[in-house]
Amino acid sequence: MTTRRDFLIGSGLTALGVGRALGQAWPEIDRPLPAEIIHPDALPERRPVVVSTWSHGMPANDAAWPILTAGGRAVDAVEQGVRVSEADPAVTSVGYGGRPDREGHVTLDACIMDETGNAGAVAFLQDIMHPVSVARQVMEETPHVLLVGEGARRFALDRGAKQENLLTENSRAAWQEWLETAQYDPWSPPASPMNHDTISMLALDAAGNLSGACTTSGLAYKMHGRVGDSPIIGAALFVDNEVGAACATGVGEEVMKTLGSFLIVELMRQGASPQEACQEGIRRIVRRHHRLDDVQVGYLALDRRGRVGAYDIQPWFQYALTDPQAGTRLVDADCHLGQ
Ligand code: SD4
Repeated sequence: MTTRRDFLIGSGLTALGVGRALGQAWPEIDRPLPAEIIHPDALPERRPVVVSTWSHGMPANDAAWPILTAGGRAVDAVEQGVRVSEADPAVTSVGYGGRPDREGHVTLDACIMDETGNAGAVAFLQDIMHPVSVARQVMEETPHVLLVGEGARRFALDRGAKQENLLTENSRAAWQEWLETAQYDPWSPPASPMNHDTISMLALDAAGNLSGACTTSGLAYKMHGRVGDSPIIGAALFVDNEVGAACATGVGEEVMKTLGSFLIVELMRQGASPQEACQEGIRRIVRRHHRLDDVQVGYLALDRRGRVGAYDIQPWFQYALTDPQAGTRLVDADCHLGQ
């Protein structure tokens, strides 16, 4: 019989303790989870826990936390959490006040996934303040996963959302200044705060269930009609309640081409820690690039034991972490270019 150890030998991922050699038969399609993931003594390490990307994750976590400490569902916590960033005009990469596309339109992408593996998303949505809540309605009230553009907008309005102008004076002025050069430069260092900071959030609730959400106005001055990774289940977000959850921020095209969040969760299923899995997710991107100057992706992962991992390419990714031991704090992630 092939043991787990046997089939790891020869794999490029043996350093992580995961994977298998190419060409080797998969021994058991439905094999059990690694003992360290399911052993009851290992559960829980800590819960509830909530993590989210960037410094504006701090107030978002603070909105999610009371739901978690009151015994509420992780899916409610992540929805309420990221709504804080969506409504904040000072956060110029999410929702209201988000930077527009190159034609001056604010177009929003969002998704949500719950502990049952249900998912909902909206893309290229305009005029609606809270795309994450529309994504949740898609998840719970339709047979679909993703609604886009005018269909998503009509769906939101039909369910009582208000039509609002999301382009603030600040964002309009920045766009008009950008038009003078019209140079699309999504992520050149030093990173412009106008260009990034999607919020992605993961939560583990007191009952041990995981959920996640992601919401963004996308990369500033993108082409009209461009959709990034943020509404794509498996790219910017994936939740597998047996194992863990992962989410992304950064240049969405890179995340989509590697289906990063799904990859990270699958690596955790094979036994990688959240940190190891995030690092491998970044390695898959880094390997494809000769120059990394203008490539940035950051991943966050949370497993069902409450262990957190985070890794990115450039040296400036931070995430907000809230747990019962230490409350909310901002943590600097390890990064590929910092080594
Ligand atoms: C996008 N991933 O639209 C988003 C942008 C982002 O932090 O994450 N910024 O590609």
